Amino acid sequence: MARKLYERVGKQDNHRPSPFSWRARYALAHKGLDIDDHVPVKFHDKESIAFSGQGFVPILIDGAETVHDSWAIATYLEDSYPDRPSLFGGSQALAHFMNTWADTALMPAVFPLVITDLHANIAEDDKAYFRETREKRLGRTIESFAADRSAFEANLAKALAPLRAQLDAYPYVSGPEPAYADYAVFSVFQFARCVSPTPVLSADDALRTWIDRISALFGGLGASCLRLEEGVAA
Ligand SMILES: N[C@@H](CCC(=O)N[C@@H](CS)C(=O)NCC(=O)O)C(=O)O
Repeated sequence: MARKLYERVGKQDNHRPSPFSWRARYALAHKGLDIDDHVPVKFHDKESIAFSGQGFVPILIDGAETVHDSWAIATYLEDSYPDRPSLFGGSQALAHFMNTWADTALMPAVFPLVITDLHANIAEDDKAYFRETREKRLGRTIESFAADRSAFEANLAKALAPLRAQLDAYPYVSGPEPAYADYAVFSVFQFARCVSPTPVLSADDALRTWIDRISALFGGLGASCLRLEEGVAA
């Protein structure tokens, strides 16, 4: 049964920084399911994913099934492969909360710190679409939005408090073992390190221990990201 993952592509085809596709990749790896084909999709390329009836990636094709949205992909995999390791460590509802926290609290705190590097490190023919859609959403230019870096760093420090408290109490966000809640949160840090050469966490930040452990799972899946320092940067 062929399994394909349509993913946002960065500056070149093997640069796949999207946090949402990292979630899908980790969910598939957790279930022990291989991906036969990764299909790179640019921001402005809506034609190649029109078959899915919407304009966002990731999209998973699993045999006869087409599923879009990273959370929908996770729940699809959990329901379709119940005999494989559970993605939700006993509570899908709590994993859903963490997924929502990653999207609505963590991502908005990280995004301003990396948006200019993200724009610099997407394909040339994707830049106009990215700038236009993001500036419409932000109500100003990317550069003026991102200008006050120290304010955004202070904001991120505040946003990280619940994650730090959780990892002080447990080895993983999901408790004793890593599961989807970890991947949802990790994906945001992974996105940041895939698009920006400037780290969002200091070198001695305690969160790095957990990030490194998630990165090392599944044969070093996280380390397999083609990062800027490995040759993607302009
Ligand atoms: N809630 C969706 C969000 C997916 C999403 O925002 N995908 C971005 C990938 S970076 C996208 O396709 N953006 C298309 C666009 O900006 O036009 C998920 O979890 O999969």
